[in-house]
Amino acid sequence: MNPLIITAAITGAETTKKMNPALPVTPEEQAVAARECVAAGASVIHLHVRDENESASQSLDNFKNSIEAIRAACDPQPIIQISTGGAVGAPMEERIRPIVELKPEMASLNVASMNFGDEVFLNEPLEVKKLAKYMLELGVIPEIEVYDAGHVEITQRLLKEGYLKKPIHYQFVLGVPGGMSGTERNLNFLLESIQDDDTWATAGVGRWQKPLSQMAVERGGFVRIGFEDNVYWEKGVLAESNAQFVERVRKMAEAINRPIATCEDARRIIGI
Ligand code: KMH
Ligand code: ZN
Repeated sequence: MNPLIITAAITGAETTKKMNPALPVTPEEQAVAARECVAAGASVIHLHVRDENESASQSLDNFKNSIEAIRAACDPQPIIQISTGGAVGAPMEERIRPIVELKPEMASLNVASMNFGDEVFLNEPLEVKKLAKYMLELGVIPEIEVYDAGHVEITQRLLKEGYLKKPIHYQFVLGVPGGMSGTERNLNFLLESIQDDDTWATAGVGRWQKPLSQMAVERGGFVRIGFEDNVYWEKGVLAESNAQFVERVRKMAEAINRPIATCEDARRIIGI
C-alpha cells in the first residue's frame, strides 16, 4: 500500500488549555509537540499559532516564531502546513498575509462558508479565489478542507476556472457541527466524488477521529489527528499529547503492514 502520511494538527484555533492542559500554544510547546509527533511518524504539521494571551492569531511574527522553533526542534523536517482558515471571524487579509510573506510549502484552503458550531465560518467566493490565486502563483500547495457535501464540487469548479491545479489534496474534516459527520456513508460519498489522481485524508472531529483514521488507513487515504480536532484519547479520558494520537495511527498502519511516509515520502507524494 502507499505510504501513510500522518498530519498532526497540534494546536488549532478553537481548542484551549482549559479543554486539555497539554495543548501546545507557545512556540516552545509547539516545537516539543512537533518533535514528538515527527518521532512517532508524522510528516506534516498543520499549524495554527497563538498570541501572548493564547488567543488564535494570524500575525506574521507569531507564525515566524513558531515555524523557527519547530524547524530547530525537528529532524527530519516535517512539511509545515500553515492554516489560512485561522479562527472563525479572522479577516481574509490576515489569512492571506502569511502566505504572501512566508511562502510556506503548503497551506490549507477553505473553499466555502458554513455554520461552524454556533458561529459562521466565512469564506466568500471571491476571497477564496484571491487566496487560491496567491497560492498558485507563489507555488504554495493547497490542502482543500472539505467539511460538507458540496465542497468537492466547489473545488472542481475552482480547478476548471484555473485557480487550482492537479492533483488536488483533499482533507475531509468530518464532524464539525454545521458540516457532515464522520460516518462511513459520508466518507464513501466523498470518495465517489473525487478523482483517482487526487489524494485524500480524514480529519475526524471529536469522537470521529479514531474510526475515520481506521477507515483511511485501511482504504489508502492519509490521516490527520491532533488537538485541533480532538482532545480526548477515549470517552471521558483526555489525551496526553498529540504524539499519543500519532502513535495510535501508526499502530493501525503497522497492523496491516502499511508503511508510514517519511518527511521525504510526504514531499514526493504531495509534489513539493
Ligand atoms: N478554525 C477553523 C474555523 C484551517 O485550518 O484551514 C478553520 C480551520 C481550517 O482550522
Ligand atoms: Zn486548522
